[in-house]
Amino acid sequence: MAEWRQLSFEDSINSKMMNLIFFHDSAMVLIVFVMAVVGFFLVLFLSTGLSFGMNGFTSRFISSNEKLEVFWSTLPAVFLFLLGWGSLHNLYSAEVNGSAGTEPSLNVVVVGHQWYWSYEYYDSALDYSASSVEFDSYLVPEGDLDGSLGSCFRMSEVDNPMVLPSDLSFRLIFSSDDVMHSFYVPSFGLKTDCIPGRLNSNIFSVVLEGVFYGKCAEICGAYHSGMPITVEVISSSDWLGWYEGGACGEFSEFVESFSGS
Ligand SMILES: [Cu+2]
Repeated sequence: MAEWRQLSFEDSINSKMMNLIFFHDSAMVLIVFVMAVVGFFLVLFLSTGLSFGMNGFTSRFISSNEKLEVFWSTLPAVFLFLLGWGSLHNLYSAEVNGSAGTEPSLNVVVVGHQWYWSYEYYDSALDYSASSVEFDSYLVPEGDLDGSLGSCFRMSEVDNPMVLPSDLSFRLIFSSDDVMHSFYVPSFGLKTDCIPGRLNSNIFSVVLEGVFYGKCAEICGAYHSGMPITVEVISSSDWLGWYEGGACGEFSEFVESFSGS
């Protein structure tokens, strides 16, 4: 999760966020390069009279210099093309995530409510009449944070966290029960709007286990800040045990039984 005075992004735990961070870093290199070059010539032209001549007239070497004009028109076009290509590539992979033709092992329906999240787990057959794991996820109020969860982050902990397996691809399907919400988990590179009457979906996988935090990112009413997201990513074998046990809400005890404490 984000740390105090953190300037950069949160650590990525999947290829999607890695690509976003790489794009951001590359764009920053380009921006700094352009700023430096343009700034250098701006100062040079203004301070030496190179463009306006010592006597106030336009320099004959700069004015109507066709080669120079072609150069300073095409170079920005190349830069813009590179930025646009990287940006569109990320947008496209956020939608399909290179998994066309592969059916994910798991479907999770994420529904935003005023002001909590609910999660419904289905197997890959997308058979919504079949039995599934379904639970609500509410904020743990500040006064109830007693450290029993192992971590205590104000306005970030929930009673029933979303539990996902690592190294398995899954599809998240987003919708809302009332007003617009947005499911935002920075480490996943994931921010998808939950819109009433509409389903948005996202296929991806995560490679690291851990606890990750997110927020609702679409202003949705008085307690918009009171519907945080906690995602626990565990190994696929542990996850199967949790899922088949239907042990939602008792996950902390489940983890303890594995860690032997
Ligand atoms: Cu919301």
